[in-house]
Amino acid sequence: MSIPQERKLLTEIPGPKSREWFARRTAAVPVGVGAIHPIVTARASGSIVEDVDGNRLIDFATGIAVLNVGHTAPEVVAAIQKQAELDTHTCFHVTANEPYIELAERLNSLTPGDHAKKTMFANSGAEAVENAVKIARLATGRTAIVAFDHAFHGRTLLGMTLTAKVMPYKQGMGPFAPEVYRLPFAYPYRCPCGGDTPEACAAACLAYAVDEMHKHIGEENIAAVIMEPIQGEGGFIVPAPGFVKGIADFCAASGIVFIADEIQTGMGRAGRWYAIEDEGVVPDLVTTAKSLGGGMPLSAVTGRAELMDAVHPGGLGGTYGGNPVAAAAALAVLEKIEREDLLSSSRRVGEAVFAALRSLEGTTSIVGDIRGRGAMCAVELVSDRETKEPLGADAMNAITRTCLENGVIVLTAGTYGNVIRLLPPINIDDALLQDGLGVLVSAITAQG
Ligand code: PLZ
Repeated sequence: MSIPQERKLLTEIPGPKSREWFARRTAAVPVGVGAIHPIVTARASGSIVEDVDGNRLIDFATGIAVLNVGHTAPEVVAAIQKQAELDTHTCFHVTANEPYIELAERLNSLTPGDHAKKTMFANSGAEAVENAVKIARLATGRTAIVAFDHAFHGRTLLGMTLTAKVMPYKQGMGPFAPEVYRLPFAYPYRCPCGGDTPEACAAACLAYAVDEMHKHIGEENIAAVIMEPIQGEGGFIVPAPGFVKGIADFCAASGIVFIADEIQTGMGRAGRWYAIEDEGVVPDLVTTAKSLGGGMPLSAVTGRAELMDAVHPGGLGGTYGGNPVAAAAALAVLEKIEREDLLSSSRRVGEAVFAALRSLEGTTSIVGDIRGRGAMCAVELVSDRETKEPLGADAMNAITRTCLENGVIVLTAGTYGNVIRLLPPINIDDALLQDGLGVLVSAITAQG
């Protein structure tokens, strides 16, 4: 069912029905299940979320990067309906299904590199990450895994161990999985190794990382390095140019599996199918999830056939992995991105977002850094441009709250919580995008 693509406020936000539902949520659901915005969805289509009070909000969050092709895209809904009538589940281990196999073939050809590849499916991003690590360990016979500062890889035991930020993801939930090592990430705006230009940042962080892997972990012990080509939850950090390639080259020379975690960056978000394509790197394994399933829970590990086949029969899988309804939805998502050239659209959306964010530079004093690629753009806000002191939680909350009250859903990100990240559908209509950006720009301007 399509909803007019316009922002429309009927009540204050949250409205009375959302407030009523939230009282029930609070009574029925534990506080640990975080609540970012106090509204309850009734339906959603394209770039609009309609709440239970009938308010229509522009969605710059898309369920945390899940609806790149927009909410309830008709082709995706039709594919789900069709498959739901044919077969919802037999478990792929018991009897196989066509959508799983076809989708594996599609991802094998879409992912970077023309070597032989294979794909397995799971249900969530964290599970894809877990499986990629299992595969890398079996393929190499090694145990150590290297991840980076500001990384996010999930909330399971291994996922949260790989994730960098302690609060809220890890606090009090240890002991963590063993054999996980963390290295600095080449974050040009806040270079951890003292580089004062992007080039110097890449060189310094790379030298440090390589030395650390060689001297303190030992490359012969490292099964895999896992990296987000652009860090998502960590603050949309675009690594300094050359850093990713340098790490990948070191991995290739040392028999280490390089895993690109494309769960947030993939499916056109950063202007290409996979963000790693812009780094000139062919990863050994790629994890995807989120926008792959277009709203259905689905994740994948795609990689070199010889690595994927290193695991013995029965060593990979799960009851629901590659559920036929989710796989059919994914096939429709991929087809839509291709048919409508949504990769170009993603880059156009990004340009419009960049222009709006740049307009803030002259009018406010809190813009620290504007960054991103394709439609994966963000602004890092600071209370002092000289010291780069992150903008405080009260001001950040005021920005997201003002946006929401004016009918725009935005998300923050970043280790210091001071990044506004934008995740609109990559096919959002330009007028709607401009309308939403206008709201965001005034909300930020009001803070300084
Ligand atoms: N890898 C790069 O971005 C999920 C997390 C939201 P799951 N990011 C959103 C939250 O607060 O839990 C993510 C990611 C990257 C892995 C994951 C994990 O994906 O599907 O949430 O398990």
